[in-house]
Amino acid sequence: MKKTASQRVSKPANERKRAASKVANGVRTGTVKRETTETQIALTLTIDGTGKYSVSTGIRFFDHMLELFARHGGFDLKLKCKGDLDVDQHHTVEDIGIALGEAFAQALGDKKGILRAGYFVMTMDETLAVAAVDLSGRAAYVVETQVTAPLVGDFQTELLPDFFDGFARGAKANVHVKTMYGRSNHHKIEAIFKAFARALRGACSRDERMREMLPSTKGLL
Ligand SMILES: [Mn+2]
Repeated sequence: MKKTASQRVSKPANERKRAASKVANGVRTGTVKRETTETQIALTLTIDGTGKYSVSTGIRFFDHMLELFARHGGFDLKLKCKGDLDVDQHHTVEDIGIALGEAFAQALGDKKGILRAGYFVMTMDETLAVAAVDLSGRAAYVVETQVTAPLVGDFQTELLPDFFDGFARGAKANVHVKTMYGRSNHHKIEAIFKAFARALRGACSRDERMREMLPSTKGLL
C-alpha cells in the first residue's frame, strides 16, 4: 500500500524522539582520577543512583558524612582517597571536595533539562541546617557551621569550608550551607551534609517539561 506523506515522515520522527529521550533519561555518571603529591583520589559517581556507597578517605567521620551524602542524595558513590594525613587533613578534605565537584560537572554535561537550583531545610534532632545550591557555572561558597569544637570524632572541623570551597570550584556551583541552631557538633555537621545532599539532588533532578531547555537565559551554564 502506498504511504501518505505523513506516514513516511512519522517513523523517523518517532525514532528520533526515542533516541533523544534515551539520552535525556540516561544514567548520569562521572569518573575522576586525581593524583598529586598530596593526594591520590579515585572517584566514581552516579547521580541517578540508589544511594549505594563505598567510601574510604582515611578520616572516619568524613567517611560517615560522605556516606550519608550519597544515601540522602540518592547518588551512588565510590571513593578511595590516599592523602598525606601525616601532615594534616587539609589536602585530603579539599581535594575530595574538588574531585566530587568535578564528577558532578562531568555527569551533568551541558545541564540541559535539569532544575539547576535546589534547597533543603534539614533537621537532625535538636539541630536545624539549611543548604542552597545553584549549578550556575560560577564557583562561590558560604559556610556557617556554628561548630564549637576543633575535632568531631577524628575530623578537623575547620576544614568544612575547604570541602565546600573545593566542591564549588570543581562543580562550578554556588553552595551555601548554614546551621541555624543546634547543640551537638556532630549533629550540626551531619545536618549540613544531609541538607546539602538533598539540595543538590533537587538541583540535579530533571524537569520533563524543560528537557530540551538550558535552565538559563544566558545560553551557557
Ligand atoms: Mn552521625
